[in-house]
Amino acid sequence: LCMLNTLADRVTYSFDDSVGLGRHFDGIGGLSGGGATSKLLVNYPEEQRNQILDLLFKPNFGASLDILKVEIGGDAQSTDGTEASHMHNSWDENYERGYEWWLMVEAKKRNPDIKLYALPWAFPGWIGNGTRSPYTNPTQTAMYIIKWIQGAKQYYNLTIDYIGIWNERPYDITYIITLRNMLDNSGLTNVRIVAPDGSWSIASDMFKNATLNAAIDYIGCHYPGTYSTKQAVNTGKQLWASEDYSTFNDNVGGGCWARILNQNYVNGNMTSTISWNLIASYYMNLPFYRDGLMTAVEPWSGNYIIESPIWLTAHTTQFTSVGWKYLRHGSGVGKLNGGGSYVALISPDGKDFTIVIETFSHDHSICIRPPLPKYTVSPQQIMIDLKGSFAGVTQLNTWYSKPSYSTGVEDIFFLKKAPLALTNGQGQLDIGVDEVWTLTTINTGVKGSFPPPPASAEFPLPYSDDFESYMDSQEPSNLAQQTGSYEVFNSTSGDHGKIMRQVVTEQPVSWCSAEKLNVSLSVIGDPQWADLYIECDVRIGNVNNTDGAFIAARVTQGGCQTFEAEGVYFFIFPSTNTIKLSNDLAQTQVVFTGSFTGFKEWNKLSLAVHAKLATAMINGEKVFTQNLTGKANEGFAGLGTSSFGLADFDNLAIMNID
Ligand code: 147
Repeated sequence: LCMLNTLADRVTYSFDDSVGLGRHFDGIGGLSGGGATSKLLVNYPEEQRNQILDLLFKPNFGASLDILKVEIGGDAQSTDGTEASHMHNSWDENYERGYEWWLMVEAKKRNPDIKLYALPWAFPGWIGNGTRSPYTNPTQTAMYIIKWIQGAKQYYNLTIDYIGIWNERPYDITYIITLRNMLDNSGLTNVRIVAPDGSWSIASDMFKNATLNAAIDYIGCHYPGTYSTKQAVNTGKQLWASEDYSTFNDNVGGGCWARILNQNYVNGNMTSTISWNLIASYYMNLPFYRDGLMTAVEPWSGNYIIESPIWLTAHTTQFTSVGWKYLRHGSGVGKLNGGGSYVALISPDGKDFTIVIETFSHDHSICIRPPLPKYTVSPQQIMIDLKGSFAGVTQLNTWYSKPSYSTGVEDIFFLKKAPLALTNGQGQLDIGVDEVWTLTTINTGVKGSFPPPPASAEFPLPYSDDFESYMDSQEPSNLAQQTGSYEVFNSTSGDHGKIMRQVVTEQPVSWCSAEKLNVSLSVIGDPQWADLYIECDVRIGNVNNTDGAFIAARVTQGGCQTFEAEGVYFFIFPSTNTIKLSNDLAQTQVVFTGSFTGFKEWNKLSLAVHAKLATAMINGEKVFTQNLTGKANEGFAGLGTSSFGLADFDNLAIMNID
C-alpha cells in the first residue's frame, strides 16, 4: 500500500518532441572584459594557464563554453580596469594590444566551434568628435568597429560571429542600421548584430521601424532576472541574457548560475546566457571581486580555484551544442511542482536528448541583481516520461551536483551516477533541494582534472620590471591600469631599451558615469600593503605630453570610483619645477608643495612610506620627508600621470620596508 501511495504521489513530467519543438539553443558563454577581468590570467605560468583555459573552453572537460564574449577596448575604465583600443587615434591602428586577441585564439584552439561576440564599453576620445557620445558620426564609429572585426580576421584568422552596440548605454537607431549596412558592404554579412546589451525595451522601436528590426538578429538583455517581455517575445527574435550572473562565485553564486541557466529559458525564452565574467582575474579590492566562473588572481604563484559555476555550466554545455533545440513548454520545459525547473533539448539529427533539472532554493541561489522573490523548494519524487522519438530509450546517463551549504558536508560536483533505467519510456527519480541533474543519451561527459595548482602566495617582494621582456604594444603584467592605457614601446633615447608609455592623450568617450578625472593610474601588488618603497624612472616629453606624473603607495581604489582613490601620491611637474605630496589622486588633499630644479630628461622617483612618514627622492636626492595626514593606511602601489598625455616609465621597483 505504501509503495502504491508513493507511486501515486509521483508527479509525471513528459518529454515529447512529437508536439513540436521550442527555440534554437544559442549557447552558454563567458565574458572577458567590461573590463580588464582577465588581466591577471595573462602572465600565469604556462602550465597553469593552459589548465585554466582547458577548464573554460575544452569540450567535454570543464565549463566547455559555447560562446566567448570580449570587450572591444576603448582606452577607458570599464569596471576592473582599462582595455586598450585598437585605434587610440583616428590615424592609429594596432592589433597587438591587450589580451582579448590572445584569449580568443586560445579559446578557438580548444574549440574551433566556439562563437565569438564582441562589444564596446567605451571609445577613445576621437570617436566622440568633441562630445561624450559615439553616435555623432555613425559611419566613423561603424568603421572603427568594422576595423576591429577585420583585424581579428587579418591578424588572427578569427571570425567574429556577433557584434554589439554600446554596453548598457543608449543605443542609436541610425547607428545600428548604419552598422548593418556597412557590415554587409564590407563582406561581413556573417556577423550578426546583438542589441542593445541593455534592456528589452528596444523591442518597441523594432515594431516601429522595420529597417531596425531587420538589422537586429538577437535582442540582448542584461540581468533579466529570468524574465523577458511579451513585446520582446513577439518580435520573434532570439532573446539572450547577453550579460548575467555577476555574483560572488561561492556555492550561492553557483546556485544563482544553475538556476538562471535553466530558468532564463523556462521563464523568459532566452536561448543564451553569458556570464559576467568569464574568469575572475583581477585584484582583490577592485569592484565585483570573484564574480566569475572561476578565480585566478595569483599569476606569481600559479594558484587558481575551480569554483562551482564551472561544473554547473558543464551540466548543460557538455550535453548540448549550439543548434540543438529546446522542447516546448509543457512538453519538456517547465517548473517542478515542488520547486525548481527543468529544460530538455534535442540534437538537430534528433538522435540525442538531454534533460537538465535544477532545484535551487531561494537563499542558495540569490544573484547580485535583480531581487529574487521568495519561493520554496522541497524534496520531490518525480516520474520522467519520454514520448515521441525517445519513447524507446531504456536508460539515461546521469550526472549529478549538490553544492554544500553546511560545514562538514562535502560538495558534490558533476558526479556520474548509475544510469536512470526506463521502462516504456518511464523512470522514477527522487530529487532533493539544491541539486542539478543531467539525464541524457550522451555518454561523453568528463569532469576534467589536473594535479592541484601551486599553493597560494602573497605578491612577491622585492618586485621589479624593466619592461625588456615584452613585445612592443603589450600591456605590462601585474600593472592593472585603471584610467589611461599603458603599453610597451622601444625607447628612442639613451640606454632605456623598452619602456612603458601612458598613451591616452584626451578624455575618452567613457563608460563609467563617474569617470570625470583628467588623470591616469595603474595599480599593482597587494591592496593591503602598508609600509612600502617604490621607485620608477619617469620621462615627460613635450609633445602630446601630460603636465605631471606620480608614483604612489596605499592606493585605495580602482574601478569606476578610481577618481576618489586616496593614498600617498608623489607628483612631479617638471615644466614648472614643482613637486607635490597628495593624499588623493585628484590632488584635493595636497599636503606638501615644493620646488625642485634638478629635473633631467629621465628622473628616478622614489617614495618610501613608513607608518606616518613619507620620504621622496628624485635622482637620489631627498626632496622631502613629510608627516602623513591622510586616512589611507593600506593599498596598492601605483603610478600614473596627472593629466591625460604621454609619459614614459621604466625600471619600476617595489620593496618592503622593515
Ligand atoms: C554591468 C556591466 O556591464 C559589467 O561591465 C560589470 O560592471 C557588471 C558588474 O556587475 O555590471 O553593469 C551593470 C551595472 C549596474 C546594473 C546592471 C549592470 N544595475 O544596477 O542594475
